Amino acid sequence: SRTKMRFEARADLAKAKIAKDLFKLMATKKTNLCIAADVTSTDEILKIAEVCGPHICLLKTHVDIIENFNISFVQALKSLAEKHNFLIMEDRKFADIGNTTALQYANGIYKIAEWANLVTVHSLPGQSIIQGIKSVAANVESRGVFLLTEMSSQGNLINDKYKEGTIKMATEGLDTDFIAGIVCQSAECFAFPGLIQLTPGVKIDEGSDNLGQRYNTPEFVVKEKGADIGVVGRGILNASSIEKAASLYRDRLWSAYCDRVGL
Ligand code: 6AU
Repeated sequence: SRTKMRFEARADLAKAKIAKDLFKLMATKKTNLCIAADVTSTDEILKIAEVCGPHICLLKTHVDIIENFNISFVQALKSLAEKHNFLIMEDRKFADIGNTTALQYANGIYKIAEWANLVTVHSLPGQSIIQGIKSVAANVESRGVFLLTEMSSQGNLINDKYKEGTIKMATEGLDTDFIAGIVCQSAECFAFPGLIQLTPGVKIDEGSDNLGQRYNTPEFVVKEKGADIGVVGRGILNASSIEKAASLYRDRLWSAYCDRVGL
């Protein structure tokens, strides 16, 4: 099964160039940690990127929570991504028709298309949402999407039929060369080894928050739930030292991966 395969071998099977790049980055840098930089000022995000950059493969933003967004912030974030060798994902969770999504991706204040290597997308509107994003991606090779097939939140409305349809879109659709991976909660979600499984809801102290988020340990998400990349937000952001916490989460997620594939 895909969960027993090494990232290097899976890079060869990936259809999206960006998925190949990310698999290789993880293997070389030896990290499968994505930090969710869910803070509201550009300074805080840049500090997270500088301090945690050496430990992560991916930095995930919610750009619409930033109070003082400006274009020089984007330049600074991009240079830190180059300096520390990580990719940037904007967790926009697009969910509209192709044309509107294309406008939201390329325009407005944030111009996400210009700086985010990856974006998250709901499959709800169907295939056209991928076509919309792809149509305005300047360089398709350096861009891609993660499709959500499951959510970590309590009581979410996603059912098996929706999941199956989403996986079909990711593996048999028109734009498989633009789909880097799947955001989900279980290894059973998909079988194709060329897609990357990104799993949020990771915390060393399991449990939940008071708004429906549910957490599992790094070991559990990688070994039992098939996560290739673990997303950690508050588990790191609320620690007294974010640098030490990022390093600890990196170590635990990476050893779990090594155990899983027999490294
Ligand atoms: O570790 P946390 O709970 O502080 O942060 C989790 C991060 C947040 C969520 O927007 C995101 O992961 N997320 C997603 C993603 C990545 O798309 C999907 C999901 O089902 N649950 C979830 O928490 O930035």
